Amino acid sequence: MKKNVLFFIASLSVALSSCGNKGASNSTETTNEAPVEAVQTTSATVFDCDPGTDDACAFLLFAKTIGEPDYMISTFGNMPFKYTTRNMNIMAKFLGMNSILCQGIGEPSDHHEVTCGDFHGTDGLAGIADEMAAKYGVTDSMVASNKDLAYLASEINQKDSVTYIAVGPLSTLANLITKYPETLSHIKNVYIMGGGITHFNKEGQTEYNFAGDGPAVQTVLSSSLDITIFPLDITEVYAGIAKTEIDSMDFSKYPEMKNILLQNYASNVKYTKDATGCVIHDCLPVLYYYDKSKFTVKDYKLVANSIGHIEEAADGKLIHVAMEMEKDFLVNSIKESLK
Ligand SMILES: [Ca+2]
Repeated sequence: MKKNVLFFIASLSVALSSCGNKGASNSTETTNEAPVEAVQTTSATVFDCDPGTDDACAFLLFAKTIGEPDYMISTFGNMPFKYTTRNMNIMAKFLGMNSILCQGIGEPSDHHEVTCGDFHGTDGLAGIADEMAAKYGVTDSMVASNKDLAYLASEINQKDSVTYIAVGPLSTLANLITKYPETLSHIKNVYIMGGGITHFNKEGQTEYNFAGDGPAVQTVLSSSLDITIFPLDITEVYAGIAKTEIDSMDFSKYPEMKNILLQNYASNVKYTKDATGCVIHDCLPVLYYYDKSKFTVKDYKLVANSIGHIEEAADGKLIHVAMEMEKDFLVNSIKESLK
């Protein structure tokens, strides 16, 4: 979604001594009008992900409904880094995306092990990552040729307005902030799937992505960035798709998406009491980027602790928190993307 806006600067009435004919400073031939100049402002979108079955659904929305992000960058999370990075490459090829692919931070700052077992399948893509890599021509050398974080930082610094969407642990964004602080003035909006106000899925009253790198959450939430978060409070209520809906979808164009949604559903049934469908958390910040009018957002002053628990505090940072979304916006968007 690259948007270029041209602003035209009116001619400057500046008499330049170097203009005009030499030795003819009094000549009436000299006009004071400089050529019209065009100053280009550029915007870009970065998708920071750890695919993951719910990340994979966000890829589908980007590719088929919203418009692909300019840059995608992988981090660890749903699976170890080598899997999530390969999965990002697989999903991009599968969906014909031309985004520039980068590799971000591969482990949390405190080096603790992050795992959700086989929730997303043995490989993060419902156990069909190898099959998809072969079918869509994703090679190890292709993955190895992904750009790095320094490259992404230099690209961000050349843009006037960057939207940064993070749907995994926040290690990569935290590293951008600390190692490349000049990027802060170029990143205008940050949309994050993570955290919980009253809903939690990890010990210590936190959430999987935020628990993945608590110190990174602290860095991000104490930065000058304008941040909107999509905590479990909204995703657990609005990011579900019932099994009956999945069964009614037409997957003929993208059959692998059925495996991915059913993997997510099966794991929900296995690990969550009374589950009736899949929960594709990461789609909500992506849909917000697409159409903010469908969401209700409330401002909180929040602080984070070192394990990624967030809570209100008088001296906390003002964070926009998405609390509600128009019913059926997600399921209708997925159906539209499958067409
Ligand atoms: Ca994710």
